[in-house]
Amino acid sequence: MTDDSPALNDPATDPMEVARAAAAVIAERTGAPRHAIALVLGSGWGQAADLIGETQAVVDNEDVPGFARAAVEGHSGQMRSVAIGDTGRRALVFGTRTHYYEGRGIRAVVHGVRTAAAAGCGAIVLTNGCGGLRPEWSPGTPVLISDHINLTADSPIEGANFVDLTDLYSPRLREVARSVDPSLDEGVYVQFRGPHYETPAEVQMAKRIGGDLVGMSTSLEAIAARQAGLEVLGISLVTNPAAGISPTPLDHEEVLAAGRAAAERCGSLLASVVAQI
Ligand code: 8IG
Repeated sequence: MTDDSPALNDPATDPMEVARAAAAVIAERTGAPRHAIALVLGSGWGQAADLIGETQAVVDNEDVPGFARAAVEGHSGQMRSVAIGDTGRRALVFGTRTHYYEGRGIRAVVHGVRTAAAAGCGAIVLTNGCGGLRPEWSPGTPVLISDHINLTADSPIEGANFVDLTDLYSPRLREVARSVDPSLDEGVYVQFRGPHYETPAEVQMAKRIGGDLVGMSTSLEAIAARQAGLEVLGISLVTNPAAGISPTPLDHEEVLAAGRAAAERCGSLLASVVAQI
């Protein structure tokens, strides 16, 4: 966070106001008064941005009110303004996210989403790396998020704001993604707090309550996005079978490797989807 930005977690601070301040800095630094679509690149999705279009500007997170440096290895602590083909429209690409488990507060977790809305975006693509509960999803398989189960017991929404979450993950945008890649499966994403991975018993619980994917992000961001009026597309990259689904233990290096291997498929999927949103 920049020194002169109001502390995001101060109860007297309006997080929407920090988002507007962030959007103003982004507009100034990128030369784009508005962005059309935002993307958040999770584990394994880092290389995908290059395929979306030509980068027009790169801004360090530290220079934007309310943002901090990347805390996860393999994530980039920068945001980029990328041209969407020759449409004259821009995509705002966040190279990293703040995770709930970092303990920086839930406002920090959803600050990118709110900033995207303040920057003019009408849609956001939330990507992540996650564990898969279906054995047929080998590492490197992208899966559309059809719905989520939020096991953080927290909400980014403050006050008595009863936001409807029916069809949170836009059926229209999922249809766009499937028109690009008809082989895409979809599943229910279960957000755990992390940062530890699940026990095999917790993975079985996730399965019995209707989950297909387990991870540590996305759900809280999707809720904030709906509150901000954004259309949401969620795409998970299954980078590993969830604990107990495969006999070998989980390893972050395996996660990064699956991402590198799937980069081209994921990148071209994102590029085509962004062009059609
Ligand atoms: I990458 O198996 C990645 N992120 N909770 N479980 C959870 N998060 C993850 C996993 C996983 N893999």
